[in-house]
Parts: sequence; structure tokens; C-alpha cells
Amino acid sequence: MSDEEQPAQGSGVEVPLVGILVGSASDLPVMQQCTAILERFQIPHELRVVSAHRNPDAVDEYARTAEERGIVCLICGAGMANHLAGAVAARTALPVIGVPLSGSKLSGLDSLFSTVQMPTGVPVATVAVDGAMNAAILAAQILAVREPEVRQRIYEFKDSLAEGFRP
Ligand code: RP5
Repeated sequence: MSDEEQPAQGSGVEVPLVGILVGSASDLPVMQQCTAILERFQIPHELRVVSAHRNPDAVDEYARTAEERGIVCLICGAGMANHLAGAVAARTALPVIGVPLSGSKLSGLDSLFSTVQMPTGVPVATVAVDGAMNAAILAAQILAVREPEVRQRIYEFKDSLAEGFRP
């Protein structure tokens, strides 16, 4: 098993509802912020390091099988010429959230443009550069449409923001 095909890192034995794909292990310091937020909302999730350029077949299989495995929402974070979110969105009807990552010589502007400028028909909900926390919060809000307990936790979280809490 290569470094790019690590086993799922979920939150226990539950079926993951959110899938997080990360373009490189070097992206983990930012993208692991997603897992912290999803754990706060008690949402089962998994994270895999897989590159649209270096592991295209693995990305293809993951995207095609995510829904049947019970995944409800996908988060994809990568830097530079970021094609991860778009490649996944091309292969699934699940909502895909893209996280452009900085770290390149263009400070993430390259990844921002390549994530957000999707052609009509293949949307990627793009958050800010390095916006991993917001990606996870948005994924939780998507899930909250059908999960009242998650919705309640999100309202409590929003209240904590009004009281000065900063995640
Ligand atoms: C992108 O290239 C990755 O998402 C990462 O942000 C960047 C550099 O990757 P590594 O060379 O560190 O693996 O595909």
C-alpha cells in the first residue's frame, strides 16, 4: 500500500458520512482541521491522501463508490493546479466541497482559481484558501438537513460564535 493510499482514519466503527480527500501528506496540517470540526459535531468521517494527478485511478474509484458506501458529502483539499475536487465532482452526484490550499509559489491563488472556476454542470462549493474548518462546517450543515441532532449542535456552535468563541 502506497503512502497515498492510506487506510481510512475514521472516528470509530460507524459508517463514515463525510469523506475527506487530501492531495498530499504535505496538506495534512491544514486539512486535519476538518477532522477536528467533524469530531466536534460527532459526525463519522474518513480521510484519505490521494492525488488527482498521481493516483487518478484511486480518485476515480473513490468518487464512484462513495455514495454506495454511505458517504453523504465530500471534502477535497489540494494545492497548486488543484484538480482533486473537480475530478471527484465529475464522478458523483454527492455534494463536493473544495478547499484550495496555499503553500505554492502563488500562495494558493493557483489552487483557488482551479477549484472555483468549474464549468457549468460540475459545481464545486469552494471555500477560502486554507478554509478547511469552513469546509467541515459546511459539510455538517449539509448533513444537518436530514440529521436533527447535528442541526442542534450547529445552532449551539453558531451561538458560541456570537459569544466570542473562535474555533
Ligand atoms: C498538490 O501539490 C498537493 O495537494 C500539494 O498541495 C502540492 C504539493 O504536493 P507534494 O509535492 O508535497 O506531495 O498536488
